[in-house]
Amino acid sequence: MIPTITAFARSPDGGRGLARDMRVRWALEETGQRYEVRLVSFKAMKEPDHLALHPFGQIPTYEEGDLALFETGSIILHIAERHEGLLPRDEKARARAITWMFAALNTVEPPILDRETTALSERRETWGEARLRLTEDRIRVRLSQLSARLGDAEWLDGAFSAGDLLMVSVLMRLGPPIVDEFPNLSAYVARGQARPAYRRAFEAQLEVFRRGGGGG
Ligand SMILES: N[C@@H](CCC(=O)N[C@@H](CS)C(=O)NCC(=O)O)C(=O)O
Repeated sequence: MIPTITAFARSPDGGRGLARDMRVRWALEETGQRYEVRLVSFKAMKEPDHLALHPFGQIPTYEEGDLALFETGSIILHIAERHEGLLPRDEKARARAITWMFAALNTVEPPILDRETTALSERRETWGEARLRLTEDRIRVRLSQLSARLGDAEWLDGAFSAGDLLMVSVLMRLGPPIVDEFPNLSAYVARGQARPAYRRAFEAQLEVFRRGGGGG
């Protein structure tokens, strides 16, 4: 059964692959799955049909027959558990790869999102710049810990896994200035982005932006 995912009809990121449908597309490409995409407007995301799929009115969602999922972590775990390519077969290595999925979403992404909120909505407050610096310092703590653990390794724990897919996606969202302070992390992100499955997913989401004629 071919799954259907949802994505922004007009992504505010201008086709840079930062919207979270990109992670799901990448996982589907890594595991060689065909998929369909239903594009939704910001208005439609908050209407009953979409809210029935996603209680928080966001993208992406994932539908496969009568199964409907939301949350990228859950969607990617579902894909990874059913298809070869994103989780090791060895039970302990598999548990560690899943741990890295949670680490990406629960430990590394939150300070990055906190900075994003400050940069987008709070910067003009009297305390905006100070708070921005605070969030960046918190990110640096996490990235230095991640950098120390990665060391010279290619991926976080042996072969490329769903943990790497999510970690690279989260670091991409932060962007170069801070990630580049940690050369092994910027090389890690580049390795992820060089994967053929990533390139295919990236092109597919960019095509939506091109067809839509711009962001919005
Ligand atoms: N924790 C959720 C976050 C989903 C999310 O923030 N989606 C964004 C796009 S990347 C969205 O739909 N934003 C529009 C909104 O919240 O109104 C996940 O990982 O799936």
